[in-house]
This record gives sequence, structure tokens and C-alpha cells, in this order.
Amino acid sequence: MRTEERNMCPIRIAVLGTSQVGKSALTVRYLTKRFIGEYRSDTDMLYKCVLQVDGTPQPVEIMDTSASCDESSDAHLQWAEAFVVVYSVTDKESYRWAASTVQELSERRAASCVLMLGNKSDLHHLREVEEVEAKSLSLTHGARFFEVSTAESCVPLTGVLDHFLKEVKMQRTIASGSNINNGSPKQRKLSVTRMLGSLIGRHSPPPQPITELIILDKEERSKLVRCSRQI
Ligand SMILES: Nc1nc2c(ncn2[C@@H]2O[C@H](COP(=O)(O)OP(=O)(O)OP(=O)(O)O)[C@@H](O)[C@H]2O)c(=O)[nH]1
Ligand SMILES: [Mg+2]
Repeated sequence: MRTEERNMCPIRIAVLGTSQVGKSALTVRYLTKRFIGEYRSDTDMLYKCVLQVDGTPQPVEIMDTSASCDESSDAHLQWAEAFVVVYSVTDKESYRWAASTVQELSERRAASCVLMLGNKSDLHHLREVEEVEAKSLSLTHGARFFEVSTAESCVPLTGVLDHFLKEVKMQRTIASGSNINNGSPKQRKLSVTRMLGSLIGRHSPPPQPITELIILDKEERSKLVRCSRQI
């Protein structure tokens, strides 16, 4: 596939995690810069938009998954090209789920980019998960890792997700074999320090327009997966 054609294929990201960790809040925060306290949580939301990734417009689809649809995880695994696994630093159980998911992704989707996010870092007094533990686990499984507070600020979250999209795009190029001088996929997967460095001095870009929001019930989600397999 030529580079231009490859770039027109949407990057598909699934946001995974147990209930109430902030998946919807951080997805909307990233796409609109707004923090909205409460969301409906009984269904998946698919956001379709065009974002600037590495300086060029890139179609992106972000699936904000619903924790109430547990049986859908296989469908999400098949649909997505990259994964954001979220837990709350105030909820040890949510971390255990995230940790086992990151491990599962490293086994079943070894070539995919995975980002683990410890959300709600503003709630210091309620912390149950240490940053060092989650960071070490992520590195072990070749995933990137950051703690964020979706409620407190959108700048760090935007920096992390912007960079993640850039890496997913780079991974595509590497996988297609047209950019062999940029390092192996494994080296890129572990470049957490570089990612941190790129956040320093970054200004928040203007809000991104969402071109389409699709609310998916269970039946529609399975249609979506069937559809993506045909492409
Ligand atoms: N203090 C704090 N609260 C947050 C943060 N992010 C989200 N929340 C709150 O956490 C609660 C859950 O957020 P949601 O985004 O609905 O969580 P979710 O993971 O989408 O939950 P489900 O859809 O039920 O799976 C809401 O009350 C949010 O306002 C954060 O960074 N800090
Ligand atoms: Mg939600």
C-alpha cells in the first residue's frame, strides 16, 4: 500500500478499562479539551475525527468502551489497531484488570502499540496504586505508561495521546517496511523517556472537531467488527 493510501485508513484506538476509571472523561477531554463530570456508561461510543498527527491530517477512530459490556473485549481486540488501557490510581482492582489486559495484549497483539494510563492522579489521599509498580509492569510488556489527571488539566493528557498517535502511525510505516532506518518496533515501544521529553514545553493545541459520534449497542458493535474484517 502506498504511504498516502495507508494514511487515509483510520487509526483505530480502543480505550479499555473497568468501570468508573475515567475512560469517557479522558476521551472527551482529549477530543474537546473539556472535562465533563458524568457520562452515560451502558454502551460503547465511537468517535470519528481527523486529527493532526505528526503534522498531517489523519483520520482517527476512538472507541470509548463500556465496562458494562464485558463480553465485548474480543471484539475490541479485533477491531482496534492500538489500545489505551486505563485504570484509576485510587482503585487497586482496576489496576489488576489493566495489568492483566496489558499482559494479554502483549501476547495476543504483540505488534500493537499499547498505552497504559493511571488516571485520577489528583486524588493523592485516595491512592491505592504506586506509579513505580505500574511503570515497571508496562515496561515489562513493551507498553508505554503515564499517570494523568483528566480532571486537573488537559495539557499532559493531550501531549501523551498526541505522541501515542504519532507512534502508532510510525509503527504502520515500520510494519510496511518502508522506513527501516528509524529503528526496530521494539526500540520504539520502549521509548518512554523520549515521549516524556517531547511533552516539555508543549502548548495545548486548539480543540479538535469531532466529525462523527456513533453510539453502539451490542449488535451494532459486532457488525462493526465484521465490517472491519472485510476491509
Ligand atoms: N478526581 C477525578 N475524577 C475523575 C477523573 N477522571 C474521571 N473522573 C471521574 O470519574 C468518574 C467516572 O468517569 P467516566 O469517564 O464516566 O468513567 P468510565 O471509565 O467511562 O466509566 P464506565 O463508562 O462506567 O466504564 C466520573 O465521576 C468522572 O468525573 C480524574 O482525573 N480525577
Ligand atoms: Mg464511560
